[in-house]
Amino acid sequence: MHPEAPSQQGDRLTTSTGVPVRDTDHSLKATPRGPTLLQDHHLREKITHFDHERIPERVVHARGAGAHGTFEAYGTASSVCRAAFLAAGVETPVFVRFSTVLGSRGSADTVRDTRGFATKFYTEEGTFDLVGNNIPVFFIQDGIKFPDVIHAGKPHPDREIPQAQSAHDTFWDFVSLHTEAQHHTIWNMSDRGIPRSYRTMEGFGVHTFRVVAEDGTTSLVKFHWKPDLGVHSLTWEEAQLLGGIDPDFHRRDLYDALAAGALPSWELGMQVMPDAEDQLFEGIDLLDPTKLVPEEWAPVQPVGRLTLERGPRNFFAEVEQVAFHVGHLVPGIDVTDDPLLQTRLFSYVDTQLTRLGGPNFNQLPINRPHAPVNDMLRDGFHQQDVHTGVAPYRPNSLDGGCPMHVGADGPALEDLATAIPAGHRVRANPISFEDHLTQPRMFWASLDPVEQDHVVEAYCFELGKCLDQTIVARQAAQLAVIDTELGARVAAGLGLPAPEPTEGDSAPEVVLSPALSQLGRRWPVAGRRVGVVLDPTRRGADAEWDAVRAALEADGVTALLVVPDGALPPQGTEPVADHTLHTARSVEFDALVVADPPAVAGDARYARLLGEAHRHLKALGAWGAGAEELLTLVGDDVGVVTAADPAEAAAAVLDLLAEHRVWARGTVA
Ligand code: HDD
Repeated sequence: MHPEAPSQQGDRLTTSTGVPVRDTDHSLKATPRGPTLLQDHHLREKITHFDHERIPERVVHARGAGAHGTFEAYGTASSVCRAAFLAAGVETPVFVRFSTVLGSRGSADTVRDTRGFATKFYTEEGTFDLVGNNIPVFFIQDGIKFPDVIHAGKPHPDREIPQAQSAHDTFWDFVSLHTEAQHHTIWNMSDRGIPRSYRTMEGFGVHTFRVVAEDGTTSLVKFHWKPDLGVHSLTWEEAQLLGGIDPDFHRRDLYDALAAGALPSWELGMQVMPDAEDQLFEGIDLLDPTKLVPEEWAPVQPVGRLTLERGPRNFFAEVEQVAFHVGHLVPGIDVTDDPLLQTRLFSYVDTQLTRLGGPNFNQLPINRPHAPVNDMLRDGFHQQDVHTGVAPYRPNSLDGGCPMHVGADGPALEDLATAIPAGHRVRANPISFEDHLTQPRMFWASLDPVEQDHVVEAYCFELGKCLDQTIVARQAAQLAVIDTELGARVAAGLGLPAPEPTEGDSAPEVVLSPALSQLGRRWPVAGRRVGVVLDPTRRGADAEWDAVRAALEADGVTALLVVPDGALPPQGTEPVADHTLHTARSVEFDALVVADPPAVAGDARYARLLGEAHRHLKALGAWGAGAEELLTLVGDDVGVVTAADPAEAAAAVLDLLAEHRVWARGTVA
């Protein structure tokens, strides 16, 4: 049983009206072998309720996982933003929901996709929702095209395949016909599309928001979540294998880490830009959600830390019923005229009407503000409140004039008197939205060569799944416009001739943003999983297991005991095996340490365990009898360490794990 989830309370089963039930296992029948009686209210109540247990899944972001936590502000934002929850030392309860975009509620976690990163701050001034993604830009510039891009990404309407995949004709048809979608798509094709964990993802508010300081001055900001564990990804092959071996990999990873006390945390940061009249920053239109502002140009300034502390007690009540909305803003934070954001302001309430069955979804326990609510919204489906008073309108004389407006000086929803540009009513984008290629070019050029290899492989995989070859050729040509080498490499991978260089794009000026690469830094390893292959029945193995486990756990790493066949210790004795070689697969571990090879030399599963981990650039360590076998199986390669004892082997592996993978080993499929 989950430690957070107490068992069902109460000693007697009752109906929904509280009447004790004597027998819930047999329906009421005319005789034991006769027809069931309509009068069996308990039967009908039980079946009817069951028949209606499901609600519509989210139209996008249906698959997800959520957790509760706390946000503590540093106070560093207060010079630009008067929101109370950003003041120094203020602690705010939060609920975060991570998600994939395209798949259905039961789809696999590790698919290649954008991840949602939605945070509900229950602040004392009302609820603030930061509804972001793990990618800082979006596919489209105007929300009117959201149904189009989602229709293209979702399964084909005739056969409803593929599930949770962008690797199909309609998605690439859309992308290849929309240069504005190329930037978000190249992020998806990079390692960002297959995170190692929700705990190792960045989050981005994407849009530019307008914040207001105490003195009324305004700034334009972009919100960032920076994971304390660093930004890490799976390899594509790991992601594919996990889709079958553990489709709940990310959900399990989050809840296992919380249960183990490895509490995931992120720093909230803000890029602060002047609220200039043209809303441009260094030539970048801040209203264009397909553009990011390089961190080198506007540093991400830390303003607080989010720590997740516990999973949901009830998944449906909390994770499924949580309702986010970009319009849930607090005093000090306002929207901008970004046309994607403007459309979102409509969509998020609207969708809950269907999904949660009416307009009172903010009364559900997970959505209830922690600030006092005194609205004049009344009645409607599933109304939970028993409102008092007779005059839910303003002004009134019958309820003493209540509720009052907040005075001019009090904190309130921002209605900033921002300037509206002069001009005519049009269906059009500004000219400053027209450059779609500088930033995908910057992204590609800023990646490490290993990361570039992954991008090429991802495009080849995805386009290789397309049936319509005109779509494939069109997208390859688009890639060549982004970068000639990228286009040529993808075309070669697909067996196509290199696309002809496009006039005017042959020597584009490339801006670099080193912050876009995930490589080149060292990170804490807390919450990672290291498999230890050890025969606990061998003499002296107990002490070795204790030593290796202690060394791993000292850094917050979970040690998992993998026992060779026939070495399963008797039940009830220590150590308890987590896996046998039958049940262990390399993708469930971040690194491996081996002490004892299997009794049968050349055991194929053992060779696969180590060979796969080696191919996925994982750190491999060994001591004792394991050392020779390891070197035989994978060779004396970089990131393969043999040590004198368990503690030394563990230390060497942890050192390598701090860089996530042994990148020097080469590329990986
Ligand atoms: Fe959205 C859900 C993030 C554009 C319409 N969106 C949803 C969720 C996330 C995002 C994380 C899941 C929330 C949860 O966990 O419950 N969406 C984004 C980002 C966008 C974006 C970062 C662009 C920067 N979305 C976007 C547009 C529209 C929508 C342009 C419509 C015009 N999004 C929705 C929605 C969803 C949603 C239909 C589905 C379920 C829900 O809202 O509650 O309203």
